[in-house]
Amino acid sequence: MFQPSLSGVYLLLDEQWAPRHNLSTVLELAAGCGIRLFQYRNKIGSPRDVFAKARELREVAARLGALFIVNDRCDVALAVEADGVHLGQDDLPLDLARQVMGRHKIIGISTHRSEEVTQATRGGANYIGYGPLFPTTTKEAHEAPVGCAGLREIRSLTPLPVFAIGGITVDSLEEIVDSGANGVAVASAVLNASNIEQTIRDFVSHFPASSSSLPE
Ligand code: TZP
Ligand code: MG
Repeated sequence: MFQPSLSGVYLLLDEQWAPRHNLSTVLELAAGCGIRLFQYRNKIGSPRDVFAKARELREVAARLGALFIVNDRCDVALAVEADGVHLGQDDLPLDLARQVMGRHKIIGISTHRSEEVTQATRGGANYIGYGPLFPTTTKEAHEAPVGCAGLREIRSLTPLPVFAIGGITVDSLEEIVDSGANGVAVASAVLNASNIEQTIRDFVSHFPASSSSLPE
């Protein structure tokens, strides 16, 4: 199966920040600083609205040679010709999502516990999101934070790239990487930052060789 190299900083472009930031501009800035992996997350729009916004971001990402993943919705991901989809435990089951998306698209799965990590691995996911690592306000009603101890526990359960997610800041990166994460998925630390560009550069500098790598 197609398995691109997935690591480094994974920037979540969440629609809840759209009133404050033009997400296309943030994507462009972040790509210029070395981020190669983006997800569009929209929990509030109608399907048509999500599609229109995803298509715009998709075009920017494609122009800049970055990977672009759509949260939640296989239909939107296919409609905008995204590189893949990111699914939670309440979204389409992985086997059905694979049928819908085809062999060559990236499917990422959010996990919180060991069994979910094992299931996603056996089911043919391309990467895993694991968390929330720390408390976060970005995701409503999230489960209890798992911390770096949780990350160390699940690391041995999967050969897949693992992105730690939830409440991640630059200060926590060293421990997260030492605990086995291949990358970090981040929203608020970047989108709430007073200096977005500097914050992105600080994140990227922790993942020197790859930043977020593209397939060869
Ligand atoms: N799942 C857990 S946290 C999160 C998701 C989708 C969003 C990102 O969190 P943060 O804390 O804004 O980086
Ligand atoms: Mg979801």
